[in-house]
Amino acid sequence: MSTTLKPSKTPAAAGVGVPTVWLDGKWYDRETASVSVYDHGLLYGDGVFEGIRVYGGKIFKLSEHLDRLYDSAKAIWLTIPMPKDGLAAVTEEAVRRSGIAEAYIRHIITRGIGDLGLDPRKCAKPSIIIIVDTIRLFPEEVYETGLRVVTAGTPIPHREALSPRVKSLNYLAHILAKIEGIHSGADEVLMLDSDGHVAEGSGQNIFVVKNGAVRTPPAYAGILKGVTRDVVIELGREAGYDVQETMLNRYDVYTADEAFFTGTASELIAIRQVDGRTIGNGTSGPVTRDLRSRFQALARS
Ligand code: PXG
Repeated sequence: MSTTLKPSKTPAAAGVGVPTVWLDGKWYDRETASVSVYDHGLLYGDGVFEGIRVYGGKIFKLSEHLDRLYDSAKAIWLTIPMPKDGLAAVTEEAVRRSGIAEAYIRHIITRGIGDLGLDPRKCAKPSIIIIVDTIRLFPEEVYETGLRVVTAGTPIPHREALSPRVKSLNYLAHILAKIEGIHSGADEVLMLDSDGHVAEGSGQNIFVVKNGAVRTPPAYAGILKGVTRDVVIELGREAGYDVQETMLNRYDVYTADEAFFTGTASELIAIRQVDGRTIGNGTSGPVTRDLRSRFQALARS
């Protein structure tokens, strides 16, 4: 995006749009929006977030994402200082103001401005941030060819330490895993839990297809319960696939007929290779293609 962005109060030209930020009741653009260096979200990663897609101007699964945001906040003793329907209304307004039809919304709730010291009682009020911008993780052709994936040595945080169900501002384990993947020349990483079970990607849930069955780890395995994951499970069952939530080992991934990732940012994307093993015939398989087209149809419905 250029640096000559108009203030977000000026509606963007149709089809183009301007990144728009709402921060504790005021509107900003990408250049003017800023937070305090004393914010505990910055100092300690003390907060939660969400990422949501907008397709053709329509917010996809807003209430599911807001439910998860409020649950994440509750799990860390953070009270979002606005009711869910109020936040939904401001979110709709932010998307409208941005004029971006194919947008990505980032909600961030921080513990707020405190002082140097962990004590959250010093933080008078949590901050609410909404960013409306765009996102693209992978080039378009990779959706056809599939991703090359390696297993990261860094496990996801133990579910009884910082639950992966909480979409918190502590993403360091996932970022370290992502860096490992970059150093290996891979497109993405597979993360395991501390027992070695297959968990998820750096920002995606994983599915494998074997002999017609579609399998993905259960939420209790200690993963983020992805909104896209839940949509794909439902779409798969509606389409007549045998969809199972079950623990997976790397063996199950290596020997799968097909594998794919799901996520708000990644959408549904094929995996063609894991740790040097070719998955299926090394390209996006028929079940992956079918589910991807069903997902796209739903997102645009
Ligand atoms: N697992 C993790 C660890 C995630 O962070 C998902 C699964 C998929 O969940 P949804 O609800 O989106 O289907 C996520 C989503 C990125 C990025 O840049 C990733 C996410 C959020 C924002 C950005 O890769 N995470």
